[in-house]
Amino acid sequence: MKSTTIHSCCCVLGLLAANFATPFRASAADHAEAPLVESDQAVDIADVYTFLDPNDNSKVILAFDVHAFIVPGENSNLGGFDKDVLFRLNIENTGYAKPDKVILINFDEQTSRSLPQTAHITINGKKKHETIRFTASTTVSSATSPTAATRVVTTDAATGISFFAGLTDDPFFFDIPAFNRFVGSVLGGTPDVSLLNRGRDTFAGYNVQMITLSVPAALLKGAAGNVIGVSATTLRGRHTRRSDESDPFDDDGFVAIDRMGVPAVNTALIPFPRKNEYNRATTQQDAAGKFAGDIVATLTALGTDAAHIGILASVAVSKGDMLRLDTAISNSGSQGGNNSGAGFPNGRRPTADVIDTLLFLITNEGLTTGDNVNDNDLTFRNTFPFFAPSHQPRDSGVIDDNTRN
Ligand SMILES: [Ca+2]
Ligand SMILES: [Ca+2]
Ligand SMILES: [Ca+2]
Repeated sequence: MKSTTIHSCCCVLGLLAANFATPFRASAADHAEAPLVESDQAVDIADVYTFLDPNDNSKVILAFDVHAFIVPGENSNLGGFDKDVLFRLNIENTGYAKPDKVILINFDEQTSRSLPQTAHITINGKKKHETIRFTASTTVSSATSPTAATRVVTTDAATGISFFAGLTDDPFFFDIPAFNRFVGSVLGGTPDVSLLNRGRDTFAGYNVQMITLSVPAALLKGAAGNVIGVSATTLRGRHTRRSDESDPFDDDGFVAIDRMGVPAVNTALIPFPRKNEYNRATTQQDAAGKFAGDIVATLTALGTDAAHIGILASVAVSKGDMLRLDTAISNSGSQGGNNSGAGFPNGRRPTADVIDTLLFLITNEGLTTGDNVNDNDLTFRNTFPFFAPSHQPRDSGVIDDNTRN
């Protein structure tokens, strides 16, 4: 997606000065983007990924993570999944915004810091007989070992679906302070693109709670053929009861707290007063235009032209805020795949520099250098679950420059 065209510095600054005439502050992909999730990290979705397994293109990797910024010294205390949260992947396969299948995941209560939790995975299709159920164990992380725990992957023999849940390195990479300092310089009338030269990854050195599945594409595809849409939602009981005497899930239903499809939509494009509302809305409401006016207004204020608003709207509005993956486009290479023409916004692979791509589009292809953070701080795995092992406490004498604030 990124152009290699080199614009003169003067031209870039002029364009950016126009683009950032109103405040625009990026905070992350979806980390802590709204009031209701910033203090409820167990449900705060940070990122969503969808890509073909580069080792077997008949499998789709579905991944999302919550609870960002876990420091290695708290891997044990902060590594457990909240038993009161319902985690959901929404799959669309008919070409419309409405999900056609959901993958539900919930976890039994943690009984020991050193024992795994049991995850319950349920895949609901439109017909009851299509329901798939299996259980799996989480990967337990250590807050003392210098070596990350061996990943625990469970494969359901009946369907070939594999599951992983546990701490990994946070796969998102972006220099938040540099970007916001740069925006501040633009707003102050003295644009200074050199502020983006810092190149420090705000997410480096931190772990996140990751849930990853490998699912045969045939189980996900529908009337839309090879293209599927994917987003994630976290839900809590509408009225959670904390008594040991009852099941907090028993009778109250669930309400969505966070959701995410395309990175940075709520973070960057939805006005602050509507961010909670956005998280609780459906992809059908996206497609019906519930937030289209807000998104167009934000982009227009940023100086994005009609053509590029159209490109961005086609990704996040027209058929709802979902990643869309064409399973007929082959994916190959290391770290979850890196062949050209197969990545974001066709799904999203771990190595995708999505902030640079979005900045490129928002600035009408003017900002070609992005934030100068071009890679994750750790190398991604070449096999499932692809995300890098958790960061661990350093041994004595190791200089730690990973937490790069
Ligand atoms: Ca979030
Ligand atoms: Ca990272
Ligand atoms: Ca970047």
